[in-house]
Amino acid sequence: MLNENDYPISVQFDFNSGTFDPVKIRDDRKLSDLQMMFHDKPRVRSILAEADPLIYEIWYHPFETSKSDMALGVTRLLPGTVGDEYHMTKGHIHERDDQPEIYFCVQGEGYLLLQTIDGEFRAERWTAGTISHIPPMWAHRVVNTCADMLVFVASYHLSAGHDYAPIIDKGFRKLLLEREGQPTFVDSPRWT
Ligand code: PAN
Ligand code: ZN
Repeated sequence: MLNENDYPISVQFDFNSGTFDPVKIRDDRKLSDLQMMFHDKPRVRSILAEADPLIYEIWYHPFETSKSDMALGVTRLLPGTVGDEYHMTKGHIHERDDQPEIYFCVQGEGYLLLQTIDGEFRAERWTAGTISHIPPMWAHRVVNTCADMLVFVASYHLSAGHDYAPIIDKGFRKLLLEREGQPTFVDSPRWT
């Protein structure tokens, strides 16, 4: 016997707005949620003294059946910098060590940063249409280096879990900073 959640379901993605419908849950991440992530702490404090700007929105749709827990997430990462560091997602590693993820960049340009717990680092250049596989045990963060919204679709299992602690502790090996108008990788002082 199938129960109600075991039937196929579709949502409609709108390429103009970068959203889909119907959406179940929306989460906003503001600068105050990411203040530990940006390297220029005086700049973070001075922005927060005036306002708490939105950095990205996440739109989720869980597809939980009686035997699976696949989820869809669409992240809309606003353009901009905090000091000289581009807007980025917080970044996390999955709690379960057997859980990969697919990211599909549908709009904008930037980088997917990946890192293992031992500090092995990769940066995947993203343009609209890039699809990346994130293997298990690689922390992942997306950085928007363009002047427009960067939108990407994520597909993962809810039971993967999200661990933000390693990123809060040490961050990624490289910072992506704007230097003379160009995205430039710089060694993170927290790793040297
Ligand atoms: C994504 C991310 C989403 C937001 O759905 O959760 O892009 O990034 P942070 O979780 O790092 O704030 C995902 O990777 N899920 O596993
Ligand atoms: Zn993830």
